[in-house]
Amino acid sequence: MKKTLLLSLIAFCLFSCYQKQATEQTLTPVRPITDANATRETVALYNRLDALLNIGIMLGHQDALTYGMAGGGWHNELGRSDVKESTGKYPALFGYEIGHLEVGAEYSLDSVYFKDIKRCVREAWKMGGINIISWHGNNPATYYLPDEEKNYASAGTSWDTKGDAVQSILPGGENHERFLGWLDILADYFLDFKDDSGTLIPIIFRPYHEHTGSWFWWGEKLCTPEEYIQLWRMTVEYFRDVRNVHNLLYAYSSSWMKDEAHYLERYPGDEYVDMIGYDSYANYEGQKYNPETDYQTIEDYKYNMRNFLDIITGYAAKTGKIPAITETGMEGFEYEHYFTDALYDVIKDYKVSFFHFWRNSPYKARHYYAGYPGALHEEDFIAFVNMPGILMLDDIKDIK
Ligand code: BMA
Repeated sequence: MKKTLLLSLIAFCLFSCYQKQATEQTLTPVRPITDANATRETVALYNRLDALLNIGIMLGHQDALTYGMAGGGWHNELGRSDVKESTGKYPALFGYEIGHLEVGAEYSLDSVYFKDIKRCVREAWKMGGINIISWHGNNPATYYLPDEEKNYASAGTSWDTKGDAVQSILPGGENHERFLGWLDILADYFLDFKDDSGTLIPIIFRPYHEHTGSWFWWGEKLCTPEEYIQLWRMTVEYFRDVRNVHNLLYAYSSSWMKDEAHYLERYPGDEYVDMIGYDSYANYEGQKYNPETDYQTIEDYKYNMRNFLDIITGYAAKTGKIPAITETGMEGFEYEHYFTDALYDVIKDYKVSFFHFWRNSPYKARHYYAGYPGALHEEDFIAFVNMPGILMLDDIKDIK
């Protein structure tokens, strides 16, 4: 009897001790997020993003740490960043692209080894930065077709709109199991983003983007709103509930949108989305605006950006979602005041988490969106980075 009492006492003490620890480990998000079991760091990231909204707007750069244009082009030299070399400051937000991971490749469609992306994610996190990942995954319906059937330019890629890909991967579809296998590979990868102490690093994940356009296999003309929503929810549920991936915040990002109803037509629901954004680019004068392709002159760009920002910040005000400009820029920035005029003139009026410049590719002609030493109109970029409200790494690293 005494022994049983003693054992119960020990059990009780252990339980209270565990409970205490569990309480200390948990952190409450300022608003419910997609994953109720998100890691402490993921919740902290969400709360931090929310707090940062009141301070300014973060500058993000895709593949900031992996390659760039500085000095005639560089690749995989840890610590380098075009933005840093031009302005003396690192971006606050660091982007990566993981297309081709799903088919077992060692490097991405943009020729970055996945092991190096991991290294950069760790480095950015250690410096106090925030990481965001996009996924131009291959077309699950056409990727495995025999070579003779893949005799067209975009065959098998994200840009291949053939094969009813979305329908084929939803439950009951012929590629469903195979697609879950792709998600497994991504889940394993996300679960391997760890800091030096082995703690999972939280990531903003932005899948199936620009879905109001029809250039990717998940685009507007390629699936119904219900199918898109099902695809999104299936992905979140697979990561979160089946694979126990708890270090993700989910970002929904359209391209051009007509109005709020259009923006929300394929919205998977507040319980499945943490950040709301859109992608929008400025193009060269002469390329008239066309919603099909998203080509926009500077004037179109300013006009549309205001409209899009009104829509997403309006929805954010109603729901508490965190709004962001998930991709923007002007390829080659020929317009000499792109940064200080076209972009700043618009964003200064909005409370938005970040704007994310696309990549500075040393391998693709004129394919760069952020300043680098010696870039055309670099002075406009440097002036912009130093304007009120623009947050760089040093401005955010100590804000928890
Ligand atoms: C596009 C271009 C492509 C790239 C893709 C994924 O907009 O930059 O060259 O492969 O994004 O990063």
